[in-house]
This record gives sequence, C-alpha cells and structure tokens, in this order.
Amino acid sequence: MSPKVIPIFQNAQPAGGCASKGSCGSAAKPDDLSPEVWEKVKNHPCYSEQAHHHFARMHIAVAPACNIQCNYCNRKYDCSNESRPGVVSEKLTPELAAKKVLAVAAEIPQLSVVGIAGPGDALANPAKTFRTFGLIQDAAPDIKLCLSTNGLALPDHVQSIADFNIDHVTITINMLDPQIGEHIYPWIFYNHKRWKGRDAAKILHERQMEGLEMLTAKGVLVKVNSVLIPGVNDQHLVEVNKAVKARGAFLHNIMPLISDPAHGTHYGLTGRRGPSPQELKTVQDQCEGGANLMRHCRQCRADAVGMLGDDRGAEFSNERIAALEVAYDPQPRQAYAEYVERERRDATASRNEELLQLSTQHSTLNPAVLVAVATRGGERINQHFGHASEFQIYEMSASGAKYIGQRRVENYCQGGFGEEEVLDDVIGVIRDCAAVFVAKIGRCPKGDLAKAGVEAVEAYAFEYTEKSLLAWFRERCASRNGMAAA
Ligand code: CLF
Ligand code: SF4
Repeated sequence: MSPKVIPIFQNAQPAGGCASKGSCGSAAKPDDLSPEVWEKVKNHPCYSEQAHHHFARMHIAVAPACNIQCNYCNRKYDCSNESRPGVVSEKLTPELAAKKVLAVAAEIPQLSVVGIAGPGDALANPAKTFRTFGLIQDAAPDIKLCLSTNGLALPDHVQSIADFNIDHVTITINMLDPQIGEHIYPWIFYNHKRWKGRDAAKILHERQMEGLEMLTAKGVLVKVNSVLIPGVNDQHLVEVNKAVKARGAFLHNIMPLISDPAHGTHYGLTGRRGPSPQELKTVQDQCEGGANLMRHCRQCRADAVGMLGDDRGAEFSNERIAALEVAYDPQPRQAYAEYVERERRDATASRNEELLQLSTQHSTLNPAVLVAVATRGGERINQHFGHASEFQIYEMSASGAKYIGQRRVENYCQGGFGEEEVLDDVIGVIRDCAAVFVAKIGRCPKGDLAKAGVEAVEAYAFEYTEKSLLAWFRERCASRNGMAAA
C-alpha cells in the first residue's frame, strides 16, 4: 500500500529566480510552502535555512539510555569544545531541564525551539522525555518542541507525539537495506530481546519506515538525518532520499561521519574515515530533485544551547540553573520575533530587486562561482575576517545565491594579533571561493587572499547578505561581459 502523504509544498515544481532554492527545502520561503507549514517552520533554525540566521535552539539532555548501538557512537566521550551528537557534559532531570529552558529563554531572546536529542535516544526514555515536554508546555507554551530518534520505538509513541503538539521530529535513517545496515548497527534491543546483524537492521528499517509514515499521516514535519559513511552507505543514500520523500519527509539532512580514534567509537577505532567536504557535496548534489536537503546542520551536542554554530551551553551549568530564581516572560522573545519579521521583509525585498536586475543581464554566460561570508547572523555581513570561526558558503549563478553550507576555521585574529599559520589554514579552507565578504579585514590578510585568488570584499559591511552577494555578482558579470564584448 502506498503511504498516505499530507502535501507540504504548495508548488511541486520550484519556482524561478531565487526560488530555484526551492530545490533545497530548508531554504524554502513563504511562497514555496502552505501557510500552515510556513508558520511551523519559519522560526525553526533547523527546518528553515533562513531561520537559522535569526533563531536559536537548545537541547536538554534528559534521555541517557539507548535501545540500539551505532558504530559511530560512544556516549561516554565528552569534550566541551566538540559539536557532535551524543556528546553531553551533564545530564538533567525533567524538572531541572524545564527550569533550564526558562533560564535560557530569559537570557537568549532568539530561543524558539527546545529539542530532546539524547545523549541516548529520546524515545528509549519515553517517561522522562514526555514528562519534560509536559513541564515545558505548561510553563512556556510558545516554545516549539522537537525531538530526535533512531526510530526503533517510534511507532509506539506517535500518538503521544501528536498529543504533546510536537510538530518536528527527526529520524536518523542510514539505510533501507539490512545488508548495509548490519555494517552500521551491531545490535538493537527490541521486544525484550537483543537482535544482531541483518535481523537487527531489518527490524530497525521496518520500524523507521512505519514511524515515518505514521507521523507524516498526522501532519508532523519529519526531518530525516543520514550519516554519510564512506564505503558503507555512500552509494545508497540517494535511494534513502527517494524512499523518505515518497513517505512524506519534509527534509533530508545528510551529515558527514565524524570519526576519530580518540572518541572510542567502533568506526574511529577501526579506521573508518569520514567523507571529505567534496564527497559530502557530491552525494547531496546526487540527491537534488528528491527530498529537500538541509545543508546548514552543525551536528550539535545533545546539550547545545544557542544559535547553530555558536554553542553557549557552558553558560548554563546544572549548578547555576539549580541556584537561579527564574520567572518566565515571553515578551522580549515576542518583540525579537517581530523585529525578525521586519528584517526578513526588508532583506527579501532588497534581494528580489537585485535578482530582477541580474535577470536583465546575460549572466547565464557567466559560470557559477562560490563565495564565502563572515557573519554573526541576522542575514547580514557583520563579522570581521579575523573573528570568523566559520564561513557561510554560497554558490552564485544566474539563478541567484544558493546557500550550500558552512566551513569551520580557527579564528585568525587572536588577542588582537593575526597568526600567520592560522591564516594559511583559513585561506586553504576558502581557496575555491572567488570572494570572501567581511565587515572588515586587515591589509596583510587581504593581500594574502588576493595572492590566492580570493577577493576580500568590505564594500557591503553590515548590509543584507543575499542582496550584497547578488549586487557583487551582477557587477562581476557586467564587467566580464564588457570585457568579452570589447
Ligand atoms: Fe535539535 Fe535536531 Fe530539533 Fe534541531 S538540532 S532536535 S532538529 S532542534 Fe539541527 Fe543540530 Fe543539525 Fe540536529 S543543527 S544536529 S539538525
Ligand atoms: Fe548513539 Fe543515537 Fe545511535 Fe543510540 S541511536 S547509539 S545514542 S547515535
């Protein structure tokens, strides 16, 4: 029987211009989505690429146990600087978790979503997970709830998920084929029994598909995470993408395997490597046209707090939260959300104006180029080159500016001084970009970037990102077309 799917996108085909971004669902704008769905995703930093420039999420680590073993996971390892799923510094009781949510909401007006994403599996700990969600819903009903699961227990909890108005669920699906799955999952625990090998993978696969179909039939927005494991499922994820799209998944997030012997995972200890950024992009590109892709994931810790890519979890230790008196006031967050609405309107209008002008030039003759942006968020170019710990990467073409991901770097400017060695590494990371857009940059790094063929652009400091990139690209096309005509 074919699964019942509730329509999410208004237009099956991506619209033209910047709406070619419709091929990347996480980049969807109001025109691409039904009003109900846009309302659900517009402030969710993971479900909307645009929202991640403005809104923050937090994870509460109330779910320590897991019902399966993945070869890329070891929950005993913790490094406070590391962004990696399953990693957590402190576990929480439901009561302390709910108090932490209120404390974070009071200090971070960007907070819009609370998720339970481990350190084990949210649904292998259903009592703690749903008690925590209930407490949060009572205390702060305007905060969106989100959960992440491996899917094994999912079919048993779909009704509770709907009852708690949890609109966003992530299922990690790494395979459809148990012959591949047996190389990812050494065991699962199901129906009071431990299953191994192909049998384990088959049960997990069937439960994941059943849970996905049940959720989408209820109108819950499901994101599927897949870990790209070279040599195991890299040739298989296109099929996964098609299968989850057929069952109504809203987004597909293909994440690179993180593998290091120091983490003590099976893959780390047996030398299974993670994919290169190019390998990741190749698989993502092969999936274009299927389920919409998320490309802005930061592979968060299970206790992450703040904007994606800027973890403030260390500021909210259990000890500090326990000692705090917190009173909930939604007003500052509401005021912030209204401010973002205005900013979005202005940013969109300025982008559309630039797109219109671009469409009048024969820029299809100009090849697509990558550019890097230093930003602290807000859809603006507002960071000093030396302060950037990541660059956002866009692909510029006649269709517009397409967000394709982020690349992490070490801060070049430390304690007011630039580190030459770090600069070489930073340039290496963005060497394939035609330009890097910054709020400010020193003369030396600007010169070194130029020698590497990367133009440092300060002319659009503090302006809206997409509009600025388009204006720059349009000028570049015009000057190239002028040179060609001369
Ligand atoms: Fe957390 Fe996940 Fe909800 Fe987001 S994270 S439970 S959907 S609120 Fe987001 Fe982090 Fe990537 Fe997850 S960036 S790892 S996709
Ligand atoms: Fe680890 Fe999550 Fe896999 Fe459980 S489902 S073993 S917590 S990665």
